Amino acid sequence: SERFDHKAADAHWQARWEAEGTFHADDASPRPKSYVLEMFPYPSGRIHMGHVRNYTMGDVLARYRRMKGFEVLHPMGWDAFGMPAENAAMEKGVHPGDWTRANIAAMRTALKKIGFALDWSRELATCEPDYYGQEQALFLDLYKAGLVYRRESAVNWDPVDMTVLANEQVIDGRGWRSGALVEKRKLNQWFLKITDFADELLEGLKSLDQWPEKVRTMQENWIGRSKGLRFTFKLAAPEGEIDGFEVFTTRPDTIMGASFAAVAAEHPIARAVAARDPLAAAFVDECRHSGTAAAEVETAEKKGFDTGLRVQHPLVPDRTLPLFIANFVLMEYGTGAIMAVPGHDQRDLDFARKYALPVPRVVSPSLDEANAPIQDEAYTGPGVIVNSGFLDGMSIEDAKAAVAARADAEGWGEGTTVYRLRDWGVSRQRYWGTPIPIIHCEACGPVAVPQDQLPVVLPEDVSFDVPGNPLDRHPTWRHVDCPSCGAPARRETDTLDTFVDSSWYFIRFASQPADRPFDRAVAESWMPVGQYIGGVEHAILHLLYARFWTRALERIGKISIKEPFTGLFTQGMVTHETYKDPAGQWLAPEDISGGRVIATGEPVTVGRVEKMSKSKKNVVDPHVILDQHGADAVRFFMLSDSPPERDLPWSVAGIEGCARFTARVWKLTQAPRGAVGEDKALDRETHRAIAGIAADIEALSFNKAVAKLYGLVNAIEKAAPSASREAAIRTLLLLSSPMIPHLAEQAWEDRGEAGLIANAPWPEHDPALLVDDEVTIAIQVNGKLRDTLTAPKGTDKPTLEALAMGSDKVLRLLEGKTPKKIIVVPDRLVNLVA
Ligand code: ANZ
Ligand code: ZN
Repeated sequence: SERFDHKAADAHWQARWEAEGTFHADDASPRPKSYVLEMFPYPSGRIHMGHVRNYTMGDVLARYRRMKGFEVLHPMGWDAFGMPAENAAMEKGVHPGDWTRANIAAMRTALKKIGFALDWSRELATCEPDYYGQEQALFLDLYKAGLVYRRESAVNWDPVDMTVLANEQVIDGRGWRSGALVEKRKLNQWFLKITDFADELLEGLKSLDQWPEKVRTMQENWIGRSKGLRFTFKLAAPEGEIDGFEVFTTRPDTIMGASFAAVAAEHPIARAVAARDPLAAAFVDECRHSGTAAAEVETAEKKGFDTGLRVQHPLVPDRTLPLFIANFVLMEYGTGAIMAVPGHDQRDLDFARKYALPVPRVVSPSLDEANAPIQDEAYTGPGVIVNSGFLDGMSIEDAKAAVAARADAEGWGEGTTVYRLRDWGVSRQRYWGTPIPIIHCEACGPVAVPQDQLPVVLPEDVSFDVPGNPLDRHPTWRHVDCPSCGAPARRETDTLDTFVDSSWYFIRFASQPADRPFDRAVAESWMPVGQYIGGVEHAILHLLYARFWTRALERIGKISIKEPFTGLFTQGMVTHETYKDPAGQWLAPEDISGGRVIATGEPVTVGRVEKMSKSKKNVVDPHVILDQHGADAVRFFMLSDSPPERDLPWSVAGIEGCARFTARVWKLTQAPRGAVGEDKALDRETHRAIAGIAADIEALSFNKAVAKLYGLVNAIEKAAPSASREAAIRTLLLLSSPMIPHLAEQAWEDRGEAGLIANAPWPEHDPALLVDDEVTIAIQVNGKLRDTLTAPKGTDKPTLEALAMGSDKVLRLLEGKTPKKIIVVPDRLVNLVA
């Protein structure tokens, strides 16, 4: 037909793929396997453009790999636990399960309308017992292997609502509903020993050469391995029982520049001082109320409290330094105490200036500047040690070694490595999560729920009318008998951090037996994920936790894979202009026409191009666009124009351009056939496109592949009818089918091709056609250009000589004489020296 009917074709082919199980991944396939995965969505209710872009990229790769002969696993599921479902329950009175499952149903339908090549038979939702029950089994495996433990740790406590708040429920330090100032409270919580894997996780990054450099760097910094010296400061006079404390430094070379010592507010010494000094107690309390996140500490104003205590310098026994309690020292890092060297550490310098402490220089770029005073900036550059007695003149590295050796010999310190990475606190005092499968017994302590009592299923009959965790209030759920001694006991009511759910879903996609988390052999046949695609916002936590969980399973002998994702790609966002009315209110694109507000006729101010977000109303609903233009045009837009790692600005002109392009492809495929004859130039174009687009898709350079498709379409449109042209159109369909699969299927069928184009192999290119086979060769006489000739590339020297001697112009210039010498540069020139 004249026009491509996207409504009919989209539905028809989607139904056909589903009925035929086209994208079903066969565990038993003899083909080589390829696992393509996009980060699974949170079922918020609607598909947004970010999803469409993410899943289209993975889809093109998955379809391409199938055409290249791989058995492809390309699954989809739902990261279905989490806070928004509980918030909906509190705000709208719906059950989190009902809310979540309805959202999943809506989003599944929407995804299906985009025609993704997904194996829906493997769909999973983390909120269902058949998933989280297997997660509980894995959690207990880790528990039994000693990789899970319980200890006191701080939570956000809302003193008005009397409840623990999730981090996202704390807004500017206040409870999101009560508005009360949040306090830190200590609770017993569950931790996973990710710090046991700190070195492995760091070393493993080196093997991930198909990950973006920036993501590897972010992980490296998060793990934050520092080598340094741990040493003891003796107190000049003991504080009660305490006569000294340890500090950690990465710069022992600067030890002679230490002008004070400092401890964290939670440090035992701070507590001891606070116990007897109300001013100290007030300061400690103030620190407790300000944020403890490392990022906040970095930016907060430096504040301290002089304890009046003094410490002895380990290398100069008669020198003592004042001891402060300081807000910039973190209890959770190193030893929670430091030697402060203001000349060479900016935080220490800011602090020293504020409290008028000495700022000696002990590192200098050169010996001439040994006594140059430190100004506003601490000197952290290279140089030699100065003003430091026996260390003077040494390099930084030598001085580090010298101080460490001395500490070791004299017994006051030793070399050590510390990490920024903390153990992973997985306890959440929330309902909508995986119940932690532990039972607390007075007599036996924490007891693992026996395997045959798994899954520990969330009770459905819960209420959200009061704040707090409904599991704590449930009348019966928590009361159970101790599996070990039979006495009355109580269930753990904490649930697992949802990052646990997303730490192994990719294994469960690969293999999901009913009675175990996964079948090892089957999982290993698919794993690791060859290409993982998702947002850069997951560059640290999700990816680190998934890497850890995989390594933990490997360590306890459940799987022999260490790194879950061989290739990682982080795509850019979909952006859009923002709009405001004269009153400064955000406007949605559909509220505007011709630069005016449709409803009022007022002029519109166009703001910056930003990530699509509900708060700025600059969202374009994929459902509307799909309806208007069909799945293929939308998919094509997602791949066009911007490199996939960059932001993609949405534009009406852009999507309309894509719709026009698909119409052009459609028109070509509908042309009458039966032409004969060869068109060498077009053949070359076609084969270059085959090779080029394959390479681009493999490199995930989708925008380049799109550009090459445009090039091929242009060439075909210009070419006269020929057999070559018909072959080119057939090839065009195959090459574009991963991107515009519905149109490709329809045209494929209309043209009488057998089977689905989704099952057709990727065309082979003829390498001979990739080279330009004719070259232009310069003919010179005595070094001057006199003529040119064209010859097949690679023509040998004698032939080129003969061809040059056949030139009329040359013959005239030579006037019948034979040249003295002939110089031939193959494919380039022939120079005749007369
Ligand atoms: C003296 C010194 C001199 C330091 C100098 C740095 C520069 P990274 O590299 O991030 O590991 N430090 C140690 N424990 C701390 C804590 N709990 N809270 C805040 N700061 C702490 O940082 C290690 C350095 O951070 C350590 O080395 C220590 O300051 C400080 F020119 O010791 B340094
Ligand atoms: Zn017991």
